[in-house]
Amino acid sequence: MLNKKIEKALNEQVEKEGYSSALYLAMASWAEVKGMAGIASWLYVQSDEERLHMLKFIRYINERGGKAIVPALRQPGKDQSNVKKMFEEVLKHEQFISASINEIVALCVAERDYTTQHWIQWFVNEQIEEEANATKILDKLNLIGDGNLYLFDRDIMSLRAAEGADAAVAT
Ligand code: OFO
Repeated sequence: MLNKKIEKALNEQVEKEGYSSALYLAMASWAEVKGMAGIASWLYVQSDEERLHMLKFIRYINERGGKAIVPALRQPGKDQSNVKKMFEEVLKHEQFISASINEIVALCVAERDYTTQHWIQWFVNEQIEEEANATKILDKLNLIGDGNLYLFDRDIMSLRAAEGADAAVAT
């Protein structure tokens, strides 16, 4: 059975994962309207993954005798100004999420909830990957500089395929 402090922290994380999904959905939609179909696809997939993360938290809270709270949708901020700034925001957001997951791990230790500490390890590993993926994309954008985004937009989905291959090697 979850204690109330852990339940509250997990429910706060439900909201953060839901917001991540909405944030990437808004970015995907922006990229799509700008004609960048590859970047939009990458972000749509990312948004779906975040929804799955939210779902994982909801199911776990309920499974452990807590009560998951489905949060209200918070509208992501203004439109993006350019692709590089957008991916800088992705990286910053993932670093924020990593810090939030780490806080939950620390709380689990303080509250001696070793079951949740063990369960949330999946997210600790996932965050390593999420930050690495955003960093890889930013490295590529830095290489392009102010150059043409056409090839990057065409190739970004192959990065997603490479991520899958990397994850398979790592597991
Ligand atoms: Fe849920 O990993 Fe990104 O935010």
